Amino acid sequence: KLLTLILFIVTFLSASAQQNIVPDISIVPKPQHLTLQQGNFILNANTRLYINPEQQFLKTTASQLAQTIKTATGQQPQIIYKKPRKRAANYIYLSLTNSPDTLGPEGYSLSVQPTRILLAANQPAGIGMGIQTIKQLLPVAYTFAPVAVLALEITDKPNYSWRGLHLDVARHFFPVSDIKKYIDYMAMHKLNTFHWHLTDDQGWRIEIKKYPKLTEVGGWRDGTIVGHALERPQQFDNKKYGGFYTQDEIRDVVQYAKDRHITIVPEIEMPGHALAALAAYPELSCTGGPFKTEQAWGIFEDVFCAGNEQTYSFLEDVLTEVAALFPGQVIHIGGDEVPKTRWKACPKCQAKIAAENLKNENELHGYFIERIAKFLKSKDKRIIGWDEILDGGIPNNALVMSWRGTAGGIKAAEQQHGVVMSPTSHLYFDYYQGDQQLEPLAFGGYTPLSKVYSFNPTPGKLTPSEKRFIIGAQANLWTEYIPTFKQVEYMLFPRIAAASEVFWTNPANKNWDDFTKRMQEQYKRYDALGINYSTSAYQVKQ
Ligand code: TNX
Repeated sequence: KLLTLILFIVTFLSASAQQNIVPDISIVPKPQHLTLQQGNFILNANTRLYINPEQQFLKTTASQLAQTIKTATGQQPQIIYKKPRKRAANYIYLSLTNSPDTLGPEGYSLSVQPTRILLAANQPAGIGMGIQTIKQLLPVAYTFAPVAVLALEITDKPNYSWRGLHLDVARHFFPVSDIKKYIDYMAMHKLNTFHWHLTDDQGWRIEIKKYPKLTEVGGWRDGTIVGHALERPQQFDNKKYGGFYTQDEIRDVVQYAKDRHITIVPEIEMPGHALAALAAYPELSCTGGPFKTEQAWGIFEDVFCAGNEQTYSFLEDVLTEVAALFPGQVIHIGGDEVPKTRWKACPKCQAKIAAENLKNENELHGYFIERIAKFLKSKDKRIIGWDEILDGGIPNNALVMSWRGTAGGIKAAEQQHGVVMSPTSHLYFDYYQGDQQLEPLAFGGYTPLSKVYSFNPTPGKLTPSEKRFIIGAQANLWTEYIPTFKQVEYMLFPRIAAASEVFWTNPANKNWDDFTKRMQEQYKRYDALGINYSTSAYQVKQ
């Protein structure tokens, strides 16, 4: 009993004597409007979390906030499904309002007052975004004392609706537990679109019930190239490598992302980057094979045969299963880097060119993409493809992902196609972020933190009406030289933070010096989460 009493006194004294104030507001991405107010809200073991009783669907999002509060105060608040009473104090209230429509689907308003914290949004996603902001107002770890949150008013909403991050799981495979972490990292940075690159020459990573060999054969390769792919002679480690996601795992990840207000855009590469599929079903090629799941990196001449009707029925079956697994509206069909060598020499392809009144293999590529797009439209889906798809003509509602610079995106916007800017020059995170001599082996290129930060997704040369077709931007992480998740983190952090501000914050509110200052707090958060971030941006030049 005495011990309990002493404990009680000690807790009481330390609680009243000491409060943890997060000294500076250092939110990333920077909110659009923030004003500091007088005083603090004291978050402690008695703070309650209320949800509007008519909005119990906010429960999952609210429980994420409850978890965060536990990290900061040691006490997880109970969620109460009530409107707080007029005279109540020491609470956080989450509610949907349809009044400030200017907030859009992902905006929120956050009011931290001495007696309460109010978070309001039009949609659950806005509450989710607001919770990410609240997290950054709290200490990174439990500090054995109540927390004083600076009083402030924020109204915030994203500049772009597609705030994407891509991960290539074909060149190297990452299990579901890593994918969930990746999704957490996206949520932290208010990103909302996960582009999951599921198939390529070196691996087919999604279970397709109708074609089991895709994963049985295409999910595995005999070895992996050692060193840079351009080095000669090429060497391989001869270690069987691979893996894939079952459909149950995919559904689990889709739900996990949805709970964090993230949509997944799956990518099934076609007609190129298809060797893993051709290793399993060589009859879908122009030559008949045989093929092996590729071990080296690069661009390969054997692609899906566009003259073969079987190719289309196979892809339609595959896409039918994919469409059923992913509730999002958009499916990425690749379309990049397609050598036309095999189609040129293939009688069936030449016959198709003649029968469809096409001029050449480029137009055959256009025919291929258009046919797949039409099929997906019948499933209520919309395609996005790499900017090469513009070369052959594309359907009206197709979206274009501009990776070979921004020119493809500009052309697509001029043609009134929705555009996601993802140029190698600024948003390729497989490129070096520091002095090549000091960095682990990477693909090539040079995309330091400051370069990422400087990107503007909307080119000035577009007219105002064309600018509206730039729906957003995306950073890509190709994993040829990224064999482990620790290395994924290294290439991603802190560039993900710079990208998040490019995607979320109005260019007028961006400022490099201010960003690097705010990043000092973010590094503490990354440390607390055990994230293997890079400090290459702070390398001292010799
Ligand atoms: C080009 S980006 C590719 C990928 C590579 C990447 C490496 C794109 C559409 N195709 O197959 O992994 O470069 O940076």
